[in-house]
Amino acid sequence: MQNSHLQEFAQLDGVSFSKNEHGHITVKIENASATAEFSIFGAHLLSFTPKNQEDLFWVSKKAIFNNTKAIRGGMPICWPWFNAHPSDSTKPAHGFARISEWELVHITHLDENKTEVIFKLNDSEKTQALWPHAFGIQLKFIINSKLEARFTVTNTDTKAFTYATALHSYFNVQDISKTQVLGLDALNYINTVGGTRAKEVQQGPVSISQEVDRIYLDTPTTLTIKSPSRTIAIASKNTQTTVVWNPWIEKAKSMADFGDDEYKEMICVENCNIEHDQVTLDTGLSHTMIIKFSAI
Ligand code: TA6
Repeated sequence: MQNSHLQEFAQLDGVSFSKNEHGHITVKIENASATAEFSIFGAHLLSFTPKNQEDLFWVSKKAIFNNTKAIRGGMPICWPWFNAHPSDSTKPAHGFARISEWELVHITHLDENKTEVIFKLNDSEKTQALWPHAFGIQLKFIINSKLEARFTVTNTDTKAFTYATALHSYFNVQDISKTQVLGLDALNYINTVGGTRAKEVQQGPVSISQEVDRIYLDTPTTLTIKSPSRTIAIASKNTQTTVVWNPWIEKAKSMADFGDDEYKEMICVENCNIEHDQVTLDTGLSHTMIIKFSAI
């Protein structure tokens, strides 16, 4: 039975659950180094706040928590495709992982400063109808003064499969007009604003003064988001594509679960395996993307 042992986890120090009127369950986990909060729906990280610091992640004040709609903010898991389905527009954008009921299978305090959390999702009739493959996916978080996310995909099918994925992180910035993304200088990117796919080259740091929706190719293992009051560091492994997105004014207004002025306080920097960096897994094999987030 899904999530039958939440009561057991609720006995742990620093672990508390809450459920809203839609039956949407969130879990808050606190240790001596940080506090993190997750929705079980989508295995969705909502916040990560190191002690004496601001939350690194951003969630819209208009986000919907109804176990149906993808949550606007935090770190949605886009899998097994990115953006619209390549051939069937009736299938959910960004795949089904972020709109599935995962199982919270493990919470352990490794010590007073470090807590391990694991969510799992296996294929089902529902997922097979959307994507005809047998799989097991696992999302492990290690909550410390930094946050580590390990996303593992295992092919439990009898044939190879190929997938795209993105840890679609929404970061909390005080003022987008004074924020830059460093580490992408001189890289090729695909500009997807307005549905185009113009190939361009990044000149210097990425700054935001219009709608930005870019797929950077062959990206480095460390990126930083620099804003006046702090810098967020993103260290990654087994991912070579990065999406930078800010909807800016008009697109922000077009989204019901996004406040009209909220584009000023967020930026998405998404660690991906998309485009030529998609993953082909042979039967029985696994692939793990590892991302470490910290405020410096
Ligand atoms: O962040 C890249 C992107 O694909 C944007 O084009 C925008 O659509 C965003 O994801 C949010 O997608 P969503 O389906 O969550 O509204």
